[in-house]
Amino acid sequence: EKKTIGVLVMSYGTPESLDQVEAYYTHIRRGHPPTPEQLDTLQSRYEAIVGGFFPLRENTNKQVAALEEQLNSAYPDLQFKCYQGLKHASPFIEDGVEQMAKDGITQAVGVVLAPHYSVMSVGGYIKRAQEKADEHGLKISFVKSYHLHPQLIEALVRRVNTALERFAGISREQVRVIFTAHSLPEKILEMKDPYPEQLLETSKAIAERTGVTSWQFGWQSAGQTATPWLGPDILDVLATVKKEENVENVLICPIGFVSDHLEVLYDIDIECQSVAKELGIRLERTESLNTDPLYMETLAEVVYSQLE
Ligand code: FEC
Repeated sequence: EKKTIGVLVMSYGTPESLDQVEAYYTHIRRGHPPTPEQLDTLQSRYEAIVGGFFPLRENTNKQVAALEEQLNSAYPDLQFKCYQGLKHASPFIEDGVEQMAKDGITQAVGVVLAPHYSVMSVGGYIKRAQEKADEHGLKISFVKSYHLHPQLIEALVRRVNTALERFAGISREQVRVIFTAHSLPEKILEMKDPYPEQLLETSKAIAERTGVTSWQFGWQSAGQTATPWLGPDILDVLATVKKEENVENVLICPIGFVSDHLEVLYDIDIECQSVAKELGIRLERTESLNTDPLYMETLAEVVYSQLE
């Protein structure tokens, strides 16, 4: 009889239909409902993205299924069962933990579908899962980050190389590679949060392995709040590189995200793309990891290493 290990796979979550956007947005805003204008803006962004409505849900489902398969084939002495726990939608993080307890799981590992640690992102997921696990007396440990895992870097390196080939006839030095991740409020800097440093480490590792020398980092998708967010914002970066260096070719590599969803399909593919067009920049984006086997190997290894 194999021992069963529960794996809580945590991800951001997305609404299932347009009429759920308000509840979702309210949850993101910690219980404060959006104004009608804010709601309208967000709904129209969902309506605008290609790949169908709310692709994050299906992508997360596929990632979780693929991870379970990978774990069970790589480590056949154990039985792994994956549970989803979403930050802002159902099944919530707490639901996933509760389900594990109901199923009689006694040992679990939690992992977030985001490679870089911030107390405000991954730290928040972990806190909620730990609290619920404590209520149920469930033993759980967490993967905090995996931003330099060799298989993850390899997957990203391949994506950058493939995307650079799309700039036919243009030398690598003429393409500016911009690595991006979700911005966070600047106050994380005072907390000595590892997030910015980890993102730079991932960027440097990819640049080294691809031989890309013309690269920089930019923040994307900052929230509309009164407090300052980490910058420079990607939209400003595009304008600056054009104006100051006459860069005409840009490749965006969103290393902070692992799936096709609103922040990639809208914020980059629609918003950045339209700014780039206005500036006369040719903009390409690397493909998302989604269920890339190298990403699944990364996740399986970091989960397993929590058991040793
Ligand atoms: O496709 C989808 O339906 C969901 C896409 C989505 C992902 C995502 C990832 C991250 N977020 C992070 C931080 C923040 C902070 C706020 C914030 C707000 C939003 C809003 C939407 C949204 N986020 Fe998100 N995020 C996604 C979607 N995010 C929609 C609300 C509208 C807006 O502000 O644009 C600000 C909260 C506040 O107001 O207090 C902070 C971070 C990540 C990457 C790590 C992770 O995946 O957890 C960090 C995907």
